Amino acid sequence: MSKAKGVSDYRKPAGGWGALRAVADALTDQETVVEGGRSLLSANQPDGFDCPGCAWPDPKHTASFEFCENGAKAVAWEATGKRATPEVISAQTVSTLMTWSDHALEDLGRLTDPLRYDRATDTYVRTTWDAALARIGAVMAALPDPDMAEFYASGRASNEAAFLFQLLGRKFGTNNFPDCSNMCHEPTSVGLAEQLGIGKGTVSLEDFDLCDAVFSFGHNPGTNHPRMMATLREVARRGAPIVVFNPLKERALEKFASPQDPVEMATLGGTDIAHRYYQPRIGGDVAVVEGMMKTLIGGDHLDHPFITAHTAGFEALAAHLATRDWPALEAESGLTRTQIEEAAAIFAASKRVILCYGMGVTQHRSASSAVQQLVNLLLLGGHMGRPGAGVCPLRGHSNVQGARTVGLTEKPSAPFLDALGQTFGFTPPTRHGHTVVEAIEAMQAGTATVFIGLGGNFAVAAPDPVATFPALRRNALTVHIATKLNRTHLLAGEESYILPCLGRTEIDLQATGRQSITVEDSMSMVHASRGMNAPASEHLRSEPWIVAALARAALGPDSGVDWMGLAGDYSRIRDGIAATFPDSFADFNARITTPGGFRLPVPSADRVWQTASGKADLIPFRHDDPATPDAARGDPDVLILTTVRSHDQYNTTIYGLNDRYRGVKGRRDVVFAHADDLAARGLADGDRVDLTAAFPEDAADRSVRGFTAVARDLPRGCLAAYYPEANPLLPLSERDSRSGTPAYKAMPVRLSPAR
Ligand SMILES: Nc1nc2c(c(=O)[nH]1)N[C@H]1C(S)=C(S)[C@@H](COP(=O)(O)OP(=O)(O)OC[C@H]3O[C@@H](n4cnc5c(=O)[nH]c(N)nc54)[C@H](O)[C@@H]3O)O[C@H]1N2
Ligand SMILES: Nc1nc2c(c(=O)[nH]1)N[C@H]1C(S)=C(S)[C@@H](COP(=O)(O)OP(=O)(O)OC[C@H]3O[C@@H](n4cnc5c(=O)[nH]c(N)nc54)[C@H](O)[C@@H]3O)O[C@H]1N2
Ligand SMILES: [Mo]
Repeated sequence: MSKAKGVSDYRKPAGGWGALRAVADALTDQETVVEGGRSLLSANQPDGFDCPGCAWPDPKHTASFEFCENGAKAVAWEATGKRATPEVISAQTVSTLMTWSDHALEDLGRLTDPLRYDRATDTYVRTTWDAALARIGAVMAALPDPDMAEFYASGRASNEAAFLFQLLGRKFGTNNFPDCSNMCHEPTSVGLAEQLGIGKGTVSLEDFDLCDAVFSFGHNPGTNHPRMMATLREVARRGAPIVVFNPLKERALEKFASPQDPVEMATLGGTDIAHRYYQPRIGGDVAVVEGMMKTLIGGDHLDHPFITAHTAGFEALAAHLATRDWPALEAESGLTRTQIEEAAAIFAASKRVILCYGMGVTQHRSASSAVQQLVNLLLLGGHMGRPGAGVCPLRGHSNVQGARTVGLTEKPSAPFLDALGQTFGFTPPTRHGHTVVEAIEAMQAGTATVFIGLGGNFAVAAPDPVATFPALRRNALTVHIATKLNRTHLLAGEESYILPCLGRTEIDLQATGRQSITVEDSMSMVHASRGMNAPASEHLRSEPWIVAALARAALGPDSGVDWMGLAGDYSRIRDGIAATFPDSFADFNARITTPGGFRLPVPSADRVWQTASGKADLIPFRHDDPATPDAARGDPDVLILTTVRSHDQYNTTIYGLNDRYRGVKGRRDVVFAHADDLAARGLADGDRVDLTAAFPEDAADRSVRGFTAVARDLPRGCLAAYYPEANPLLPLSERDSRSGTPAYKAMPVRLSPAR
């Protein structure tokens, strides 16, 4: 039992009655009991809207209501009865609002009107759409160089909104599309694309019915992909081993009770999920997988016909693994040779393996290379392009994958740009644009002065607020298309606007009638989504309408694109997508009428390798680019901190202060540590502590103060705290060299008694 206030041990299975109770509480708290309850029944239904929670697919979009506590919270949060009217917002200065918590800002409720920042009074005040669009258009049109604008997008935007947004940016003349992928699964897009020819997962939901084993690295589905728990529970119940690698003991991966199982609910029982639960060190995954591959090669547990026919680079990989000695692998991974060999034996005994991974793998300094090691492991066993096997990256936002598919990327390919130019009759810019961190650096340097955000909470999600906040404030113009007020909006530039938009749960009525949008899930399934709630305010506009109106305002009436025609009829936007991507989206409008939608082609899932070698490439890890910061190696005083999401948050949206499955109630200011690491510093469970960054090449003083230490079962040398509270510790420079993704999951820090 912890001495920290509000902290206890959670011993029940995850799920169960606690999850049902939490849904009721979320609906009551957001004053959405009636409407929200009705909304929930439409989530992920054939005629309903796509859940704005995670990107996990739905079982064939059948009519069974798939229960999901955190999906319910996401819906309740959007369908809330609370309203952030101009009167409510302008009653506080922006400086005062800056002192509010992230929770308090969004809990004001839905934005209702366009807002303009008034510098004289330091408040956001009501404006009209016409006035806002005219002024934004004028500032954009006057920009001397289109590359001085940054077009940020979060992953909730529909395919239609994302496609129009990239068209706006490219017609404007830039590829500056930093997006939330740059903080998330970019190492997947980079690593898998190089290795397999496409940066997407290869499995579909049906593969989970056929697999013999699931290997899970660095994701927490009980909280972040709750509908995946139903799938994992089925896998476990039919006796296929689930092997987990996670420095933290995540309760849902140990034991889960399905709220839909009357027996588990009545008996308070549950299903054991993990067959083996290994706790490697933070950043130890590469060494784990190298050790497993070394074991497989040593025991000749390889799929030789597959390796010969389908892969390139086996000799180089084997030679590299031969140089990796066990003492080093044990030290780096934090697991024993016996444990790694045991995991390798389970892998070798399985004919069809699915490997899942999340942010625990992608948010490291060498994440793109780390992702490639996971794929190497699968390739050695031939677990790619066969039923019941493959790689399953757990995507983040509900349409983050789709936005990328329809061209919202800062590194567009030449064929895509040609096709886009052909479709819309212009020559798109070819120079690659900025990632999130590069965009921050450009705003810092003053080489970018306009920021347009399609959703998200850019500055809070990014690393290093001490650098990022002033960078946003330096802008000549910031524009935020949003549903709720957040801190990024408060970082006003010379001029700033907040443009309120419809959410996914709401009816979207345009010139030609009620519209559907489309999204792509983690498994490349594209389907339609249609809101059914009345809009939160009569002044809201849809994201596609707002993007089109911005384009018309900035590019003038003779831009060659009928922007408002597109916004008036989304099927015309889909025609544009189909014309630009005929291989993936031919007959787009017809195909989304099928319930459940359609699957986009994933050539690697059919063993078609669109790589330079024409094969799936086995690529050794680059050890010049270490996963775990060196600092931890030499300096016994330095610990490695990872950051995690609580059960009551959606990224920077903080629904509440509880983290039920980690036994934390009413607070987020905790840091989990091994009791012996605390003792070694003269500290104990429940003590107040400060955390100070210890990056070897970074002289800046980065600290977060007044946290409470909580002793937990995690490896020596490892710490965990919540995102975004720990983000001040991370400099912008700490990122995966190949994808630019910040190393949010491995910050070297010192722990000391609170000052
Ligand atoms: N309810 C809810 N759903 C969400 C989100 C949300 O915030 N709330 N966010 C959405 C988004 S954008 C995303 S990207 C996904 C995120 O989904 P996850 O990837 O599950 O997100 P995290 O909470 O960052 O959890 C990472 C897990 O990795 C573990 N971990 C940390 N460091 C390491 C390491 O070095 N190695 C290994 N093996 N494990 C490690 C942590 O203990 C934790 O269990 O979820 C999406 N869905
Ligand atoms: N330390 C640390 N930092 C991290 C991470 C981590 O694991 N650790 N994870 C990273 C990851 S994976 C991600 S994806 C990023 C998330 O980065 P973002 O995607 O930028 O952040 P969110 O918190 O999801 O954005 C929330 C805001 O989106 C707006 N919003 C919500 N719904 C809608 C909608 O339908 N339309 C529009 N236009 N706006 C809407 C609301 O105004 C809300 O305040 O954070 C990253 N930062
Ligand atoms: Mo994400």
